[in-house]
Amino acid sequence: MTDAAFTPRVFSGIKPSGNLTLGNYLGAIKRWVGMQGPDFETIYCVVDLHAITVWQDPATLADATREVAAGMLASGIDPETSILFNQSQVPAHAELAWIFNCVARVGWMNRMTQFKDKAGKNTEKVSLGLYAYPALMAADILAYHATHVPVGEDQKQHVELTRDIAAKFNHDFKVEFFPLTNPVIEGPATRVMNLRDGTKKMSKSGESDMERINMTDDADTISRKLKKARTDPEPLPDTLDGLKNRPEARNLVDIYAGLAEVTSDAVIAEYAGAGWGRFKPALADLAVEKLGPISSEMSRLMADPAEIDRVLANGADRAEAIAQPILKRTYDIVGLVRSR
Ligand code: AQP
Repeated sequence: MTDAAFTPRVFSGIKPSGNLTLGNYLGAIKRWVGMQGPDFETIYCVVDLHAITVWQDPATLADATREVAAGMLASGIDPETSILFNQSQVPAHAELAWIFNCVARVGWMNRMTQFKDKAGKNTEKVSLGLYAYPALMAADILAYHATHVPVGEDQKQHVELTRDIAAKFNHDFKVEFFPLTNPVIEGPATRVMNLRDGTKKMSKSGESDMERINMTDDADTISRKLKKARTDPEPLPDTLDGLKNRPEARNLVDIYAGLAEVTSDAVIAEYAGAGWGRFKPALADLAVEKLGPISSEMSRLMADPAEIDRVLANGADRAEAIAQPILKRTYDIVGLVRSR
């Protein structure tokens, strides 16, 4: 491998820490599907080692891992075109993460807003893994020399940290070995918000099920949640600027745009002056139309867990074939003796 010769390669992942949400779909999976093709090698991962940074019941974790894989397959990730696997089956992630723990600075980690959000006032009691999470994420990406990482807005800071780690490694060891990876944050729904509070992001692990749409929700549940979503009394304005201090209204417009694959401006142009009595049912119908087939396909796939495991095993073999030489070269650069 020649240093500094980087194949255009996409890496991204999802934690199996609960049900997949509409946020995961619009902010990540849907865009991953669109990146498959001749421009990139695409590698998609169920990041189970990230999930255990907070407590996971073992049986639930195994089910959630297969469910996330099923969600990706049902949405259009093609396991022939893309490499699809779960992180713990490729030990290079954890091994490279240790090297990066020794490259990243404590001060950098202290600035990570996701850690602050997740730890809250409890920083003494959370796991060391939650704190070190961004170094593992850097390893996930750089074990493949990935050049592009499509993520939601919430992960931007972690991809920037990945660039800092790559740059410091290259600088410290006087190599141009790791690429400076680009975050790809595009589209109208890169930050899907909670349906009950438009200032918080929609999360798998949020307290109430009513605040999120799960990719496994049936048509009635999707409709009910969207019709009950918090809004304000005003009708939709005729420009996006008119939604400036209306986070819940803006969120529903962005969700509509993401599902319809149009811009938020186009949604406003179509619904200017509409009240919620018209907009919410239209949004609910659209969401059911787009998510219904995915949810049915997920159920079909989940009925055959052995087949999902076969896909993950095959993906892990292919992932390992890329990551192992990169890990070995990293060890050589660092000066770790490999005598077998
Ligand atoms: N609300 C969201 N809007 C847009 N994108 C989102 N993503 C997650 N939530 C939203 C994107 O989905 C990918 C996988 O994220 P993840 O599940 O690995 O981690 P997360 O961002 O911490 O997701 P959650 O749902 O908030 O998980 P919990 O509650 O378990 O911590 C990423 O690309 C992310 O940007």
